[in-house]
Amino acid sequence: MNKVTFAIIKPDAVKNNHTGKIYDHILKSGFKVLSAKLIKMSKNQAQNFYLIHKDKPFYNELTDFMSSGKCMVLTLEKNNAVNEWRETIGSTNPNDANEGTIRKLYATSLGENAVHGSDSDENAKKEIAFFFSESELI
Ligand code: IDP
Ligand code: MG
Repeated sequence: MNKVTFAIIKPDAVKNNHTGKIYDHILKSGFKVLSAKLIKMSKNQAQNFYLIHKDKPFYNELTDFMSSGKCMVLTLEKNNAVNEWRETIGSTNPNDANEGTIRKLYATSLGENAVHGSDSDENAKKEIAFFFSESELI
């Protein structure tokens, strides 16, 4: 299943009113939106979503931030979706991100970096299932 990936428009971007611009950037980059919804994660949900980072020094800061406000979760479709989306968002640290990438345009810092993207097909599948039921994936 290399045609789908999972994305989040993170709380900083939603708060700063960048949701519409990022959604438009997604479509203009050739992705089809299979599902999207605005949610507010609980701390517990953020901790479970980012379980792979539980031993990192920034785990608490990250899960506080991700549960601090509304975000938009999305399932995106495109050939080679995982890599294409990582290219579209740019490096984790916006200072290192290429010009024109979403993080370069809209991220505020390394922690509050506007968007999430899955890092593999396997994780994309898990992350989509974490937030969406089958009936939401049209
Ligand atoms: P990614 O989102 O580009 O895949 P990861 O290394 O998987 O980057 O880290 C997950 C998220 O954790 C990042 O997007 C960012 O929000 C946050 N993060 C990563 N490194 C740091 C850090 O050193 N300090 C604070 N937050 C961090
Ligand atoms: Mg990652």
